[in-house]
Amino acid sequence: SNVDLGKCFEIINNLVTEAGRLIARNNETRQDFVCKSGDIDLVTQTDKDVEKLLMDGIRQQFPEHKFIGEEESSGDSGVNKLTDAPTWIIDPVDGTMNFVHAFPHSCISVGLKVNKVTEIGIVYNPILEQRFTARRGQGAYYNGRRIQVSGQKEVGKALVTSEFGTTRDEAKMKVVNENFATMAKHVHGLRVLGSAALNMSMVALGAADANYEFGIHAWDVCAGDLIVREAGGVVIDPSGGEFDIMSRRVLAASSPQLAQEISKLLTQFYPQPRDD
Ligand code: LIP
Repeated sequence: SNVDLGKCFEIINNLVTEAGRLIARNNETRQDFVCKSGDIDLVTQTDKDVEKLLMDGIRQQFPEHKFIGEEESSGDSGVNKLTDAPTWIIDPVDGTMNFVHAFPHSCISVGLKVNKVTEIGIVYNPILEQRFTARRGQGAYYNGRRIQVSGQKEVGKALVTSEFGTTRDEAKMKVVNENFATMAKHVHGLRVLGSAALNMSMVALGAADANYEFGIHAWDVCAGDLIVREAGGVVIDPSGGEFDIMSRRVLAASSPQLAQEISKLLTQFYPQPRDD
């Protein structure tokens, strides 16, 4: 294709720096919010402002590019279909619950897909100034420094991240709690950072060894998927099969062995509706 990925990368890095200031500034105080889909799925004015800043900035440079965005998709129209066109998959604030409470683990998560292949991933926590970037085939970076997964293979030595999620649906909560109980028995340690994108970035960094979650959306994991793989890790479906970005299911790990071990331990859940 004739997409200038170098230019895309430069422009999105500058835009997330600018948008990050909105998050960092507003994280100093607790935020007003509305519940998006009932339950505990929250949205703030900053989510909307960050999404607008990013989308306006991208549109200015690349008017023909498409978008799949978290706040964009919360209307009646649902999630935009993924096509072969260059498509920016954006979560303006991943970890909105953290942001509402001024718990400093929120980030902007942006992935760019061309021909349905992820070419660019950025996860940026502007509060702690943690920037994870990746381009396909060019490695993963943390604040400009090349990073690698831990390579851990054993469940018993693995630090694992997951989330309670944004719904209190009974069937979903039952599976979530069951999996936490199983994991607690088998893994070295269990962490809940409050952001799917940051959880995955910690796997890329080698600071955590795996992350799994049922109920995520494409915008929560598009960037994280590339960043983990470019750091030498694996991203699969929690059932052990191939990762499907529209399935709302993810399992990232520092090695194929660890991914398969964790997959076998998990009670499976298939969130509805899918993202496509
Ligand atoms: C969400 C996180 C939550 C996680 C969800 C999603 P949002 O992002 O806050 O912890 O369980 O899968 O990543 O809705 O804040 O962008």
